[in-house]
Amino acid sequence: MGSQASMLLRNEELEAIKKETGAGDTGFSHSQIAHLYRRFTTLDKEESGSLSREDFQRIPELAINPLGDRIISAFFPDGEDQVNFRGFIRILAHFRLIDNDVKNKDVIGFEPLNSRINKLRFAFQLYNLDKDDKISRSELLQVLHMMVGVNISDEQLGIIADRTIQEADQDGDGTISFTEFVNILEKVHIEQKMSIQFLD
Ligand SMILES: [Ca+2]
Ligand SMILES: [Ca+2]
Repeated sequence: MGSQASMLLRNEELEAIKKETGAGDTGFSHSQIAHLYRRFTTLDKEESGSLSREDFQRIPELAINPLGDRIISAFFPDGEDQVNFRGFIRILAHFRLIDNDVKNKDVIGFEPLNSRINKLRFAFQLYNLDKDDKISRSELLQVLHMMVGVNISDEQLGIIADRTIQEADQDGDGTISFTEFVNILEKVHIEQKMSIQFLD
């Protein structure tokens, strides 16, 4: 391991990754994939071919991100504790900046992972810990707490959470559904919000 051979990705795999992560020009380029592969192998201290949570915690951008733990969790679906390169790059695709959404549509209707709707879905899941398709008040509170830290009292956070739900909650069930989430973020530049400098 660690030899030149382990740096090489099979061609079919490279093509599959490109296809999966974005159509045409918007997908990862060969050199970006190679760059991310080097990043992956650098993080993979034990050279096991997969990354653990501890490996991710060494990424400075994640270490200082208040939602870092949540983002790291997104790399480990279904309670797994290791992620291979394919899984790694699938998640990173959500964070890629895209120039415009129109260019991003594939002629055959394939929806790349870095499309706006997929980014929104990803962001939604950062809140929706129990995966029941809605963000409850307590789930929102947990995220607010992580984001603002200790400077705001629980009572004030509660008020912010209530206000946010009030604004977003169109069907009046006291929670935020994915559709409601999309609607309130309509005017927010999600690409900007979700960009994390993994690629530098
Ligand atoms: Ca929920
Ligand atoms: Ca609702």
